[in-house]
Amino acid sequence: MSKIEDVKVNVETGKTKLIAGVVQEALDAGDSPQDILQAMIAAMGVVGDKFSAGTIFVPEMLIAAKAMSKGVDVLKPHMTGEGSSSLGTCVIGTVQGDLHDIGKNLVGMMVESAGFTIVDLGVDVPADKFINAIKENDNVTLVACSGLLSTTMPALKQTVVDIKASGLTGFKVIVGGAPVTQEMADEIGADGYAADAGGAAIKAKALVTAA
Ligand code: B1M
Repeated sequence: MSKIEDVKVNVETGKTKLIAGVVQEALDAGDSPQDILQAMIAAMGVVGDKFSAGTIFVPEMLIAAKAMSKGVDVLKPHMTGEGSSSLGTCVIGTVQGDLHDIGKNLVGMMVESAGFTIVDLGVDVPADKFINAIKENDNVTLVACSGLLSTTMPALKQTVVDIKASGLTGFKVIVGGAPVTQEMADEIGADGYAADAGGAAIKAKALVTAA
């Protein structure tokens, strides 16, 4: 089995104690951090499919997510740049009612490497917590809202609407997550949308430098 395949299997089967070593072995074998990350994302796709098919349940999803997070921790130093933080502060969180944080964490990691300072509000973040963080932190130039559940899309919309209605200025709002589309982002009044973490970093930089 190739090292990359090994990484995928260890995430899929939630090997939280082994995954860090397996990721390191893949790196040592010359696999790129990007390829290793893609393998882990693909593994989570398989986990989601198994959940949909009813062959695994929430605890298995959770343990796979923990394994992926531990794998990402090993990759992080290999994926982030200098992080000069010259583009201001990005307030990031997963919207209210939603506990999924792996995609949000990847977006935070890539946006940080594009030159932002990250203020991570975590998961299940109500709109007023985003608004307070914009008020309380210096030079907030970007607000990034993640949502993974169809059922939390109304919360995503409300978050963007409330942030825009707060009267606060000087920042752009970017949204994303599996059920989010460009069309939806336009509809709810977000300034930007990205399909993945790499795209979010590019879009974040473009939005803030064009402002
Ligand atoms: Co849940 N879950 N989950 N889950 N979970 C999904 C999302 C699901 C698709 C699984 C399935 O049914 N096939 C499904 C949602 C269906 C839907 O709404 N259409 C689902 C469900 C139903 C649920 C529960 C309701 C299950 C239940 O309790 N019955 C429950 C809800 C809990 C809640 O949030 N209130 C639940 C719970 C959980 C766990 C807690 C067990 C766990 C999350 C743990 C954690 O995050 N720490 C979990 C997991 C692991 C998943 C799957 C398997 C994997 C998610 C993941 O991390 N993917 C997922 C199935 C799947 O994704 N195929 C599933 C990897 C990650 C890198 O991808 O987060 O999509 P993703 O991020 C991507 C892009 O979306 C994008 O960039 C990333 C890639 O670079 N992106 C952004 C994300 N945020 C962005 C923000 C941006 C820009 C891009 O700008 C700001």
